[in-house]
Formats: sequence, structure tokens, C-alpha cells
Amino acid sequence: SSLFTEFVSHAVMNEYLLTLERLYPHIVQVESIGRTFEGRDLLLIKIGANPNNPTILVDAGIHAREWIAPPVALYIINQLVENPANYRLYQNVNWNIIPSLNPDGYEFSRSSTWNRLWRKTRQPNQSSTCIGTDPNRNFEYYWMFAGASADPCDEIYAGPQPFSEPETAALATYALRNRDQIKLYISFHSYGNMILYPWGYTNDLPDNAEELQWLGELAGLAIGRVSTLNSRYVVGSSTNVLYAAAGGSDDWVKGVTGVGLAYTIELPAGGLFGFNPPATSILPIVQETFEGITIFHAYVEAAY
Ligand code: 0X9
Ligand code: ZN
Repeated sequence: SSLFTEFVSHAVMNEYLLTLERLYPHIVQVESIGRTFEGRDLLLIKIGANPNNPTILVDAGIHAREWIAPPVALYIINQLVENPANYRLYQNVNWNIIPSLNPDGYEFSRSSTWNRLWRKTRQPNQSSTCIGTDPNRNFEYYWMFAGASADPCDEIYAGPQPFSEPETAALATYALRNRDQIKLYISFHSYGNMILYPWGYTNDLPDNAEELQWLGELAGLAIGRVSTLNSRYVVGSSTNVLYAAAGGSDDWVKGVTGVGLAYTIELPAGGLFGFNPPATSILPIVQETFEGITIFHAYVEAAY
């Protein structure tokens, strides 16, 4: 298939998930967690042998222009389901993966070279001609507290109110409903080779910062060890490593649902402006990132 040799459409990604459900019904279930503003289905794939196992929740593509993120999520899915060598990875741990969380924005960013750097959703705003909200400023935890804008024309516009965007509301509803089983949350972004953990709203550290730091470093080192791109990950809290930015999905998952382990992973840069890795870089990036994923899996399996 072309999933890892080109940047495919949201529709092709959804078809892939539904095909896996048809081919592997005993381990795969696909559900729609909601619809986007433009009516696209937000599909979540569940992979696992026993519904009662601890769950790892993964999403990608919440920022439209960060094209390398959905392939990373799709490769995790591909390796779990279609590579028999990895069957142990879903015996004691369940996976809930949303590979494309902002498909309206993604398809807009694909629609012309002018739109390539689109970041936000595509829902229009009242009393502004500027379109869209930064979905990673739209979560209801210290909303608008830092690093977020009230101007609809800004790239980091937090929205008229928390969860104004159907995409963020859908993720939140799903995560709340499954909060007891979810032990780890990972959101894939690009770019910068960073493994970030809460908080993004303050430079204070969460109670389990040592655990988050240690596990993040192990995952980062595992990626570095196999990287053919010489990837070296920096690990730390969002505010301390990158910048203060409230309303992110990671902060919300940790602060509101109580899931202890929450990460944002900034994948490698590529091409013009960093958001354009050539299609030939998809495979090396998704393969090396998967090595980090196996570390997260091992920890969840051992600790829960
Ligand atoms: O600013 C963001 O939303 C993320 N960086 S990106 O370049 N992909 O836009 C970082 C988010 C880190 N997490 C929080 N600030 N909560
Ligand atoms: Zn991002």
C-alpha cells in the first residue's frame, strides 16, 4: 500500500482502518467518535485481545500541517495488526488510536500550495472572516491561561469557548468515558524531536514528573539508537522545553481525566519550514518512532 510512501488523504486512512476491521474482527474494532465541522468521520481503531486490559490512547494530526504525524499513528496500527511478530504488543495492553484528528484542516492543507501551512480547524468564526481554531488551545483546562490567543485570526486562537470544536469535544468525550482504562496518552505533532509532558500552562511540574521524565528519556533513547536520520530527542515539560501554551490535549488529559502519563511527541522536521518531510522520509521516521512506542508499551504492561 501507499500509506508509508506518500501522504494519503483522510478518506484513504479511514478506508484502511475499516479494511483492518473487516480482515481482523477478533482483534480490531473501529468506531466513530464524532464528526468534524465539515462532516468527516473521526475514526478510532481499537486493537486488543481483552477489553479489560489497560489502554494506551494515541492521536495524531490535530494540527493540520503536521503531515508526518498521521503516518506514525498508521504505522503503529499496521505493525500491531499486520506484523505477526508484534502480537505480544496487544495481548496485555489495548490500543485506541485516532490517526487523523483534524481532517478538515488536513484536507485543506493538501488542497493547494497556498494552504499548505494551515494549522487550525476549519470552523468559521462569528464576527471575523478568519477561519478556524487551534484545537490544541481549545481544551478546557486552564483555557486561555498562557500562550493562547483570543483573536480568531491568530494561529493560536483558543476558540470562542473551550471545546467549541467538534474534534476536541469528540476526543474529550471519548477520553472521559474511558478514563479508568486509559493509562497512557500520546499525541503526535511535528516538529522538533521533543518528548513533552505536562504542564503546558505553567512551568510548575506535575507530581509524577520524575516518572514522566524517565519514561520519556527511555523512549527517546530507543528511537535514537535505531535512527537512520540521527534523531536525538529532548525530553521535558512543555513549558520548560518549548513554551507555555494552555488548552492543550495533553494537559487536559492529565489534569481532568486523571490519566497519569500524557505526552506530546514532536516528530522530526523535514523540508521547507519543517512540516514537509519528503515522502521518502515517511518510512524511516515511522519505523524509528515505533521503537519508542515499544518502550511505552513495555512500561504500561509492567506497571498496570
Ligand atoms: O504548540 C503546540 O500546540 C505544540 N507544538 S506545535 O509546534 N506542534 O504546535 C506543543 C504542545 C505542547 N503541549 C502543551 N502546550 N500543552
Ligand atoms: Zn502541533
